[in-house]
Amino acid sequence: MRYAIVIVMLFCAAQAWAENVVVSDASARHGTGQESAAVRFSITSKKEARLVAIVSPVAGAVEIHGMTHDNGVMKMRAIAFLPLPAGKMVKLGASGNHVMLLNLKNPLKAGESVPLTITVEFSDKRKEKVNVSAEVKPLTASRDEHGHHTH
Ligand SMILES: [Cu+2]
Repeated sequence: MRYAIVIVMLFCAAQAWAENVVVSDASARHGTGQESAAVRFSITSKKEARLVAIVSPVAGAVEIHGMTHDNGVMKMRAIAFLPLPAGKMVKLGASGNHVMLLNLKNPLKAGESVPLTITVEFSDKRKEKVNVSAEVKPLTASRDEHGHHTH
């Protein structure tokens, strides 16, 4: 029994990690459309890698978005992967790169948590998956959204 309790406590921690990858501070909030939501989290890989895929059972599709300059205008577009330099924390959602949940099956409710499976690929093509749950934040706390989530 004692072992079972220890394991439960580990999984309740705010961080989720696999062998080489740590994900922390995952949260989600609705964009201007009811069928999409923005996800933010911090991810650190011990080895050089790239973030290649994210899936969630609550969304029909999950996209990684990057910001690009187009004639002086910042635009966002879906990117195939996001580079993760070795040992460097990459923050998604604070500015620039972010993750979008699209085609939500149901509107997200504040306080719920959204399960995400994040796939990272290392330079030797080996892959590692990290399961995290993103806490859904209320819309009123989205002061820093910049209103660029009008898809
Ligand atoms: Cu976006």
